[in-house]
Amino acid sequence: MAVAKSKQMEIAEESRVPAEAARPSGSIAEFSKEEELQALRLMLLIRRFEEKAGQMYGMGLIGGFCHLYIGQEAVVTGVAMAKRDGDQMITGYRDHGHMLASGMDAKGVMAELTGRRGGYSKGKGGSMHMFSRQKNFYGGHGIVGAPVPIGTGLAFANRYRGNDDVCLTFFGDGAANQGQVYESFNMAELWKLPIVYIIENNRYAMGTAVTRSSAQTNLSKRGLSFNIPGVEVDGMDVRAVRTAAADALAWCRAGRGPSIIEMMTYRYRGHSMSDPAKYRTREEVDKVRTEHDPIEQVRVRLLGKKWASEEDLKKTDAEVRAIVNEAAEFATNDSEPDPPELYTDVYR
Ligand SMILES: Cc1ncc(C[n+]2csc(CCOP(=O)(O)OP(=O)(O)O)c2C)c(N)n1
Ligand SMILES: [Mg+2]
Repeated sequence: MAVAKSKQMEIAEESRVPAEAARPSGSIAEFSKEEELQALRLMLLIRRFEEKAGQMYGMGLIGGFCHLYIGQEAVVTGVAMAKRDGDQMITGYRDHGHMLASGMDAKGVMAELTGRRGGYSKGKGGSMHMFSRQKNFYGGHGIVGAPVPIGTGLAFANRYRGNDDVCLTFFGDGAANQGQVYESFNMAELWKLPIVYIIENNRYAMGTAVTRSSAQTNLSKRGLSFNIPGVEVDGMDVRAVRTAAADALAWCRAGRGPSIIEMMTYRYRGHSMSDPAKYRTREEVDKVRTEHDPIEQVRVRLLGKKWASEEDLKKTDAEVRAIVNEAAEFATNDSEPDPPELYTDVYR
């Protein structure tokens, strides 16, 4: 016997949009000269910062866990170029790039890595645990997947407060298999929360390839059963990233709720500083570095369009290196926190 549909059920069916078709993935917007230079500068800052952090780790100046973002710079850079000041960002433990892209000071980030009092968490948090409410950066989380419910909560707060801000929530391909991600997706779509879920698919979770761990490897489809639209984007092309982020932000600000961007990217270094890298070949890494490097792509365009000369680009690199060297100097010479600091900022 056929059961009559309730009014609510009818409304729900009418408002059901086929998720794949729901959000148009616009054609990629080209960058102006200024935008190319802005992207280059931020990506270079992140890369040089991470190279220096790697060196300082090797010298024993940084302890504990340290996950470098080298190779993935275009993702956070393109997103940062699309966002507005009030929008929040939150991510996991591969987080130094997100901090710099949020506008946090390189000195404070590096000093946190070396555990000094001038660090963003007064030297008590280290690489994975830094925040800046002033810059709307909400961490820095060592627990895989944790940024997803917390980011969803931030988006809920935006809705509750009636502001027009969006939370940009980053997580990895490995994290995408966690249960808390799907509980968050459900609530976000149900309440049309202003959130963009950005999956940084760098092909590996520690040493486990996506193809070994995931039944559905197209992670942009992970929101389908909740009606959350998703797009797959070349995360090595900062222009494609910015376009996708701008589309997703406009979707959110129009009150249409969450969306997913799967950024196809790659990390050049090990998962953390101690990674034997037995799960991939040297050739695989070299191929991406030589053929798809996000920074090189911008350099080639700037030179090709005669928007910059080799000399100009060397000068930019030197300026960025000076910022990073100054940060390293500060992080090496700043003093350690006083022991009583152990008892501050602690829930009791
Ligand atoms: C809940 C939890 N489980 C396991 C770990 C150990 N762990 C740290 S990173 C990681 C892999 C995550 O990979 P992915 O989400 O792809 O991020 P990526 O490191 O590639 O940026 C694992 C399993 C953890 N930190 N938290
Ligand atoms: Mg990964």
